Amino acid sequence: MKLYVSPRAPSPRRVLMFLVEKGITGIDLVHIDLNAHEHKREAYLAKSPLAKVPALELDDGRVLTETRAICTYLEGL
Ligand SMILES: N[C@@H](CCC(=O)N[C@@H](CS)C(=O)NCC(=O)O)C(=O)O
Repeated sequence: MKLYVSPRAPSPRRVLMFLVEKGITGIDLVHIDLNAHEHKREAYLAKSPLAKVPALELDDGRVLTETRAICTYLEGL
């Protein structure tokens, strides 16, 4: 799984804190530079059409794009 984050933004930070609290490891972090508008580039929009971080890309290619949905999914695993 890949987690797209911008560490200084609050929503991705919530997920990063959740990972630490739960002791979850093994997720690749991909840093998206909001200042460089990386989240508005075609490659990222293909994963997250609303151009927001965080996004969790599952191994089968599906992508979760809401903080609470990501945390709930990880909790379920
Ligand atoms: N409803 C989304 C909101 C995510 C969100 O607003 N992310 C902000 C960073 S905290 C973002 O990507 N902002 C970039 C933009 O709006 O251009 C969630 O809870 O995950």
